[in-house]
Amino acid sequence: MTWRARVLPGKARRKPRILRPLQSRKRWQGNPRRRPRPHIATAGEEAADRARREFVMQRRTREQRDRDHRRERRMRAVAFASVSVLVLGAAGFLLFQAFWKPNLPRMAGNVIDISADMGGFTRKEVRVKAGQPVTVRLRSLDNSHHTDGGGKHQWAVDELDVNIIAPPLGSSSATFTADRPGTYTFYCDICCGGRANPTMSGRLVVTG
Ligand SMILES: [Cu+2]
Repeated sequence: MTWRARVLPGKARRKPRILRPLQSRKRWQGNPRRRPRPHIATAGEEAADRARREFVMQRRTREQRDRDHRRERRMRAVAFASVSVLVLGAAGFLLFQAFWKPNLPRMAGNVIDISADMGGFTRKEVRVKAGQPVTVRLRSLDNSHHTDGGGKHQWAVDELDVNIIAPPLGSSSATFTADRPGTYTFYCDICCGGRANPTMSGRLVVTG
């Protein structure tokens, strides 16, 4: 196909106008007879142009949509992953806090360790010898978020004037000597119903 054929209107099989390269003005300079006449597109060419433009637009739209979908999926995956990491990390931290109890340092003397939480004391009965000093160390396994008592627990024996209050997740101790043999009641009056709660009390047996 020659250059001249391209500018002639109405030729069959001509490519749509938008595909034709820019016409060079040099070809007809100095020769007015060869000056190209403006091209009038035929109805078929117009339709082909429109169809092609539409096709390109549709393809672009489709590609854009696919790109958007891919990006959205990627962002959703990233968001899900980060939320998962956060939740798992928080859960792990809470579990670690809940189950990891460091051992208390050793104490000199006759020491009895008792732990307490909302479920009660770890020991329901404590036996001591009369006339011998004994140290009771009470440990609270509850944290300060407990609305009932704020995580504090108590180990008190009224007859012996012993009153130990352990702070949340902490410990406190007292040393006393029981002179008279007998069975006494120790209790916590801070949490969940106090003395009336049977799980928050126990027996201190003083043997002769
Ligand atoms: Cu208690």
